[in-house]
Amino acid sequence: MNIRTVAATPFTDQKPGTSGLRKKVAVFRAAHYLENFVQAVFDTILENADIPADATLTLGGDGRYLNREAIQVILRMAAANGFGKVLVGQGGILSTPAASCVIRKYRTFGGLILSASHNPGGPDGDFGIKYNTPNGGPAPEKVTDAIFARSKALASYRIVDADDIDLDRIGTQAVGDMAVEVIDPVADYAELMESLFDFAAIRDLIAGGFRLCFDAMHAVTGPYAKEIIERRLGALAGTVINGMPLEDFGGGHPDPNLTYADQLVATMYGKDAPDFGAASDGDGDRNMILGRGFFVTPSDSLAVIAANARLAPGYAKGIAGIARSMPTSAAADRVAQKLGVPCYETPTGWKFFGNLMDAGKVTLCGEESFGTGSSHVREKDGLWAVLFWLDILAKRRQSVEQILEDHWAIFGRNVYSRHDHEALPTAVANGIIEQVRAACATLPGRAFGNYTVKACDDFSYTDPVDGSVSTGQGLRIIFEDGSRIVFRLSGTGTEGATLRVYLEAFEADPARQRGDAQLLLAGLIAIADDISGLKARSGRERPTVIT
Ligand code: VG1
Ligand code: CO
Repeated sequence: MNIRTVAATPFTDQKPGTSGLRKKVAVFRAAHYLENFVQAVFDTILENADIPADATLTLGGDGRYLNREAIQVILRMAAANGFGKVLVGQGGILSTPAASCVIRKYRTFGGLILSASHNPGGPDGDFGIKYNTPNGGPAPEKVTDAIFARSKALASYRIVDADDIDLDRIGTQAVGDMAVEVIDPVADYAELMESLFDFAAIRDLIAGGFRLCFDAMHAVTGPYAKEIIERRLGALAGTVINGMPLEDFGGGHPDPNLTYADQLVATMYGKDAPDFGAASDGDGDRNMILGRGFFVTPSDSLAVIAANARLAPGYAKGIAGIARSMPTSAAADRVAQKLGVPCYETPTGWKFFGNLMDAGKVTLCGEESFGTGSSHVREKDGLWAVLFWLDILAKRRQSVEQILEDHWAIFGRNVYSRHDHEALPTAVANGIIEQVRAACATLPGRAFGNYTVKACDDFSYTDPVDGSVSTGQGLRIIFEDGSRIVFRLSGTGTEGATLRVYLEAFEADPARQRGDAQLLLAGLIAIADDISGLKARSGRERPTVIT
């Protein structure tokens, strides 16, 4: 095996964000850029643990532009760095939850996932890479910090001279002395889903005329959804729309929300809408759930899944606990309380759930950003959430809307919305955050109409398992009645800065629960602007995306 050591100047901008390193494709294309980051990952994991000579790595991505090329480079580097074997999804494809499943099932030495999730792809779009640890989850902060430090100090990287492998051929090939096994990207994941949910009951529901539509948004879940929903659950061909993964996602923005999943939204709010609609994102870890003319907020979806978990065979024994990210609504907290299980509040990003799941403290996790999942893997899981809903619908035989109305009648409704202000000049976004931060100390006790501020802080989190502390996780203004406004800067964007404003109001009165969230939240929306000076500072009248 001919290992070359290539001298290169290190990069200083490879700090992983909320979910790995994400940059424009053009940035990743710069000479040695990808190699520098991959070597920093390998050095970090080789330093912190003994890699057995036969260590296996899992590798795959969401199929976006640069995916195949990057995989060939990473394979050559893995061989040069002493891995014995790499499991790679056919065509270079592995959805993020499927990669987590493969890492856990075959006990590989973690994996590299190539994705920029819901960010657009193509030559002018984004690319991304992240390392997942052997538990199948995104590397925790202490590991990503070490990777960043290493990336700034590298003088060289190692790579072997070898031909490209055939990524489309299932079976074992070689790169240098290392084995590369191209695996079916869907099989292991589909088997895991079948072990958790009552496929017979869902098949029965569908055979009885229940209609559904799944929008894969030309991203990675197409093949997974076709195999599971159409082939195994018997939905009509064509139930999965935009099911062919494309390198540029068909020019779209593979983000399953009311703005970007517009084709699905038109179907679900149109004449003769199906009973159930769902979509997932670029790498398959997000989900949006819709009923006929009805949107389920991700925060509510987590709460409904928690309240009905025992209906699914994989959760029939009940759940150990729930964790939600701080900006996610407290709807799940109410369910946890009723079930008598703990509810944890973590910073944004799935990596904060890993320790809680590994320690058996929680079973279900969720984020307001269309992320729901459980300890079956260590990533959020779009299709899993869809199957959970289908299992619940198969057992309850109610509409999605009825299920939510019943839920609100029992628990009250945490009316919720997130307003995103995308691609703001960085200075403007920072200015808005600083204005809120400056006001924070003076807010408690102040009244804004019906709302009186109870507390204001910058969220920080101490991990209950390993004691690590994460600070600066978002400014939150909490009102006497439990309503909240949270201001936070995105850690996944690649253009300017994205400011997120999260709004939550509690409504206990069933007579008022059915209203439109934006109307019910109008008071809080005005207060958010009042405190932050958002409109004046940004010069924008409205958010770019409302969910
Ligand atoms: C966003 C979401 C966050 C999520 C992250 C990764 O991060 O708000 O909840 O964990 O994306 O999701 P940010 O920092 O832009 O708010 V994904 O689907 O990109 O892996
Ligand atoms: Co994603």
